[in-house]
Amino acid sequence: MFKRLLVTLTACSRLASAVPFPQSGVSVQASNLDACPGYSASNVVKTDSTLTADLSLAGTACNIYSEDLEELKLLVEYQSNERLHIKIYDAGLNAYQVQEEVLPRPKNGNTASSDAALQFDIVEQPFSFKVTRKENGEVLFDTSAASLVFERQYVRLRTSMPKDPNVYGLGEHSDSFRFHTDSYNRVLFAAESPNIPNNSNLYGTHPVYFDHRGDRGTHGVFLVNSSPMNVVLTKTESGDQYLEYNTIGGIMDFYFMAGKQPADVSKQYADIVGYPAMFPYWAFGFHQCKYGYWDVNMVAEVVANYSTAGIPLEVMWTDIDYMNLRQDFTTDPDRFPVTKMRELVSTLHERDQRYILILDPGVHAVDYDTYNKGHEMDVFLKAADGTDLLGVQWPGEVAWPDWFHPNTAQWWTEEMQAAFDADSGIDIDGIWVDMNEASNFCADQNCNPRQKAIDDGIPPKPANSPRPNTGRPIPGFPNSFQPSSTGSSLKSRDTKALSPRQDVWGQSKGFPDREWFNPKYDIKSHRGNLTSLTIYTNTTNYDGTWQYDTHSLYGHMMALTTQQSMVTRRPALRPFVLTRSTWAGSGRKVAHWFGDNESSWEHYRTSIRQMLSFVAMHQMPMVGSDVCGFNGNADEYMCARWALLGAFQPFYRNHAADNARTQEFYQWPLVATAAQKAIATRYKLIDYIYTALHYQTTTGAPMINPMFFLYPNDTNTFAIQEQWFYGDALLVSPVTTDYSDTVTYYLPDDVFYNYWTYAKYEGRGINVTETNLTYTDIPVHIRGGTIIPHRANSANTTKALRSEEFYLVVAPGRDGKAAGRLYLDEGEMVQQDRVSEIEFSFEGGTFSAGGSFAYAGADGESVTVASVVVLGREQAGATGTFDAEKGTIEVSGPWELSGDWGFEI
Ligand code: MIG
Repeated sequence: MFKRLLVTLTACSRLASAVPFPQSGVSVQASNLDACPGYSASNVVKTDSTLTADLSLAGTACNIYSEDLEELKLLVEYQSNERLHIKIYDAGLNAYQVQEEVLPRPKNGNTASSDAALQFDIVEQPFSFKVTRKENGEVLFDTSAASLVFERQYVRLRTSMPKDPNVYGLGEHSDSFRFHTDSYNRVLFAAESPNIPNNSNLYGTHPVYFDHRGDRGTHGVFLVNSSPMNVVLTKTESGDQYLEYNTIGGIMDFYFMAGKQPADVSKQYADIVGYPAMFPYWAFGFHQCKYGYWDVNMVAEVVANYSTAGIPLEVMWTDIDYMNLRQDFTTDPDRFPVTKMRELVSTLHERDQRYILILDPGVHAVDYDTYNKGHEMDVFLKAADGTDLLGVQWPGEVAWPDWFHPNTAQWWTEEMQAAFDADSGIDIDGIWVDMNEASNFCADQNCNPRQKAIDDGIPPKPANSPRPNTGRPIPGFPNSFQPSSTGSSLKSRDTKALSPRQDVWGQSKGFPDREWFNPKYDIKSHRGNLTSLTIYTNTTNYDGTWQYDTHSLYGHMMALTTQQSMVTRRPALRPFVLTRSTWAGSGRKVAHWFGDNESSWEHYRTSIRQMLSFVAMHQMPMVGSDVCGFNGNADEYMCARWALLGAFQPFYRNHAADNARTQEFYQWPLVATAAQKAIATRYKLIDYIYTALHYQTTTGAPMINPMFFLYPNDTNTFAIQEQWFYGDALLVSPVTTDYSDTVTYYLPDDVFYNYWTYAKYEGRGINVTETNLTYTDIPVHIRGGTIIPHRANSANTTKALRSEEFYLVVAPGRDGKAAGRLYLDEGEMVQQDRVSEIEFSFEGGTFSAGGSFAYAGADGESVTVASVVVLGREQAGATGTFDAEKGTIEVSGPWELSGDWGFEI
């Protein structure tokens, strides 16, 4: 190896010194990449379902951003008929490979290549490869346009793309749903992102894209690589288009998903990253939160205000305000005393309402239980000298849990069990994990956390000092609540011996001797360089991997650990965990909200496209934005529209910043009216969307559908990002212009029915304009061909809702047929022994219900259908009540959902 390096150096006169590889003083131009020699393949071995080859650097190393790797390996596996695995990795097994515990790899079914939908072709000199859809010869991926560059701290792989491709995914971002592809960069590097800026890397990273080619099919490409990267979509001067991965670590580990329909790709992606978690029924209720509810009385007051206003509130939340000095697993003894918190929670539970609290990853590094135990159990990330690595979060100086340490889960679970014990602690129903990108108030590795905390007015707590002494300043509070002390009782931290994990070679844990702080290829994170405002990249995890590569997994691992803690705490119940940072596959365990948006019309619109990518492409169905916006002040018109918008998105929570005005739905009469309507509509439809979630968790079919998922051959739908299908039957087309009463939306060439009036509408594949919409209106259409289960009435809580009878809306398609489903279970338990999976169908005037009917209901719950209404009728039938004006026939039951039934109209 050393010898090779010398050869390299002779050839590269730009380089000044030998080992370690020089990292500064070399100016690099991207065009130098043209000089990179690429690789040549040899030892190509094919079996029925695999191909392997050796790849050797095909000429003089270019060493553009670090040193080129001489020997690579190629592994191709036809894993199933629809899934092709292509892996290019270093022969020395030094480059980081994502751990199995982060992403358990899918089972390889060893399909015969002859049966596969996709075909892999290799070009040996210079090495490139191609993936083709066999059925129609469509080339999906072709890397011949540029040589493969594989360096220690830079990997480039380029594929040609069709002209003006339809590409989606690659979250998390706030950009257009379908990407601009002329000159667009998607940076993937988890980052705290106030105001969710455009063209920026946001809180989570999902290195998967969908490429939709209309009737030629849709496919997906998932790159298992968590290292910082920049994915470029560009059109060259000659009009050629390409997509290019530029990553500064890891390997090229691809899964190709054949589709061919868009929803097939979603399913195939779930086969890789896991099917999403089933959430409790109550999670679809309405949630209220705010940063700045300053004491337990105020929290109770908000709950009471909702009742008084007649707006159903299902879940109340409390932000970091509840903590003592912002320390995890504590409560503020003055403002949120445990005894009173317990009263709050038991009152909520008596009212069939729920309660959720927040946790941050940074553990205050002072003499307090949580920190002391964690330190004893060695769970924190270590600085180079073996002491706990410190940063700054809300409490002041904090230590960072190492989610890869084998003790961390136990420690975290024990803390959760104690703090949230049903008999002695706060009996929460869910937990919210924030700041886990991770966000560090320390700007970089030169920061002195102690000084930074003092400068920010968040000094560590003095030893045994009585209150008053607070953490952050609390706006609007008297002086006694403001920070006053500057003392410190920081426990002197004994140094743990450095384990050999800081220097691991040959185990795919990442090269141990890289330039950590300023790698030469700049991915262009909006937070600045890689260590800016986060955990420093030169930190090793317990397993010998490096934060440099695992940075974007920190929140994912925290969320997974927290979810497991919730399971341990209440094994019988489905956990609800909300996380800010996510990675590929987070959806199999947890929910996500889109972070700190603004109270703006722009972010009202942005929430739609973020939802579309997460539900349909990232397999994270339980998502939503802060309704009415987080930063800045909401106004009543925007908030009214947003109350309606949020009701048709999966996770529905009103949340605002501490310095934003209060924006609970009862704050304005107009918003209260809009919210009452929105929540009542949402609640009547909860069983419908719960059913859709259930099927996403079992089949991968998305519970929210982008328009092109249901009309994949209609090119007009490909870029639509302000309409969506809630489930697969309800087309939501909200007003999206600021302060407007008008919306122009697209109706495909199909039959639709106005959800509110049942009026039939023949879509013509053109835009339709609706005017005079009030602030309590939201256009919704039922897609012909569907049957939608509803509850006949809404209720104050989802518990009460379950005693309401059902009614079904039958919306025949142009062929006169309709179908729908209803999944019923108990709603909260992990293990469901009795469930119903009911199929409704309508054809030739005959309605029938069949399937399985094991769920009988409990505690006064209803499993009765009171009536069925069939839309689009021009005349009365043999049975039921004909409404000529609406064009409906309503047939009254009751029918029990305990066995097959049906009727003819
Ligand atoms: O730096 O806990 O995104 O929802 O209210 C702010 C306080 C920290 C950021 C979260 C936001 C939450 C806030 N947190």
